[in-house]
Amino acid sequence: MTIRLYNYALSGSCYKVRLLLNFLDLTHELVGVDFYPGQEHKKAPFLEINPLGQLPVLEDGDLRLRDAQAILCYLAKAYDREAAWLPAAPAEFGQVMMWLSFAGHEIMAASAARLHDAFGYDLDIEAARTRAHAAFAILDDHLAEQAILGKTWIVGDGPTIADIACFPYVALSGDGGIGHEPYPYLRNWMRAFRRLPRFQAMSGIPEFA
Ligand SMILES: N[C@@H](CCC(=O)N[C@@H](CS)C(=O)NCC(=O)O)C(=O)O
Repeated sequence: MTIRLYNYALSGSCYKVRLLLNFLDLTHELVGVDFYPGQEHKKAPFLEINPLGQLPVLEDGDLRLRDAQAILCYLAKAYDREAAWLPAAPAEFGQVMMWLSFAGHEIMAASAARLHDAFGYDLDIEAARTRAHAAFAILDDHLAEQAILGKTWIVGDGPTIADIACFPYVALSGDGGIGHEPYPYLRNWMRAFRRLPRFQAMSGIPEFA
């Protein structure tokens, strides 16, 4: 079966999926979608692939999935035999789901700010930055609690798809005018994430910062 990712190189949401594909060393095909300036994701034929007009979309054989968080869950369940990226123990599983939701909602305020500053989207930039800072403060505080327990990652003792889902738009937030200075635990966590074996960089997120 061929794994196919509908992808835009500068998309942090697509990057979530590319990261896990790479961590799991899964052979895959990237189908380029001209998000900007082409807006291909809002036109036929892409709207038949995802009526929401959003990236990423993943196909694996006959299965088609949209939403980066859903795709991360699928790939981890299907291909991570050790269940390290998506732990099965109920408490950890629930915590990963909680932070995936946080990545898909609260942290997306940082994506909105980036879309405004880097891609010319018309939206309330101050509101987006305020919401992003509130989300970053919550994650920074959580990572501080983890650090007291001697832990580096969002859930449990090792990296999970919660870290993958939260990482891109935290790391790219400077593009939306949201700095990391107030968040020492976020900075440590990003440093650790970049050092993971098989970490893949993207434009705006170099291998070592
Ligand atoms: N809930 C989706 C949202 C992804 C998302 O916002 N993708 C952007 C590209 S990075 C997009 O397609 N935006 C177009 C839109 O929302 O209309 C996910 O987490 O995968």
